[in-house]
Amino acid sequence: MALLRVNSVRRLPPRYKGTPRPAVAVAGRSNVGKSTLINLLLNRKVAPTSKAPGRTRGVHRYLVNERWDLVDLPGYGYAKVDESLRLKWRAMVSEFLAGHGNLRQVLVLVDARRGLAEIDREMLQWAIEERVGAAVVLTKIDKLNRHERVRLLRDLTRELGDAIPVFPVSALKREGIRPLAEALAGWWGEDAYRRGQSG
Ligand SMILES: Nc1nc2c(ncn2[C@@H]2O[C@H](COP(=O)(O)OP(=O)(O)OP(=O)(O)O)[C@@H](O)[C@H]2O)c(=O)[nH]1
Ligand SMILES: [Mg+2]
Repeated sequence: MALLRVNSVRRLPPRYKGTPRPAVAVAGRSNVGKSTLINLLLNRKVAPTSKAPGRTRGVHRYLVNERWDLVDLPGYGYAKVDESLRLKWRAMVSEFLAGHGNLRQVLVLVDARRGLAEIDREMLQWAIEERVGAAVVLTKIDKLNRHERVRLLRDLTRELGDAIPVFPVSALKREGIRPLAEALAGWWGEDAYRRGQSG
């Protein structure tokens, strides 16, 4: 199910500096499925995943095809345990977000069973204020039945309006990945998409 034309993926060192490339960042609470989704979109196991929240603690950047960045931000939950860690988290994330000159889109991943948290709303608000695109990716929709999915999507669209698209996905069942991959290709640049490939 290769939807994106991914020829190479390189994990960049934490302090890598270079010309800012078109970047899409993935944010969300710990354990929401950020790393799993990145691996699925890139069609390789590059981002470590875990059942225990807090696996991704730094900002991890993946250089795709030597041209685009996909950024795995640390989950916002892991820092909750300790105030100094929480401040460190905020500093790390704000530094990245504000410092990246070519950030095209922030994807806020939201666990379909939990819904939007205040911190998700703050992240979306930040993206809008900074004129970076914002979208919500509802993860783990395999955990909801059809009725629950319809209701959740209706409520979210009502709250977020048209400016923030919502992508319901299941990495487990590989549902909803294609529209997201198409959108990702658009944010990076059209030739990221592998035309005519089914998924
Ligand atoms: N049922 C279901 N489980 C999923 C799905 N996507 C991810 N998971 C599970 O959710 C857990 C967390 O996934 P990760 O991808 O490590 O989550 P993360 O957001 O990167 O977590 P941190 O790095 O800790 O912030 C793992 O046990 C995954 O297998 C999905 O679509 N459906
Ligand atoms: Mg992770």
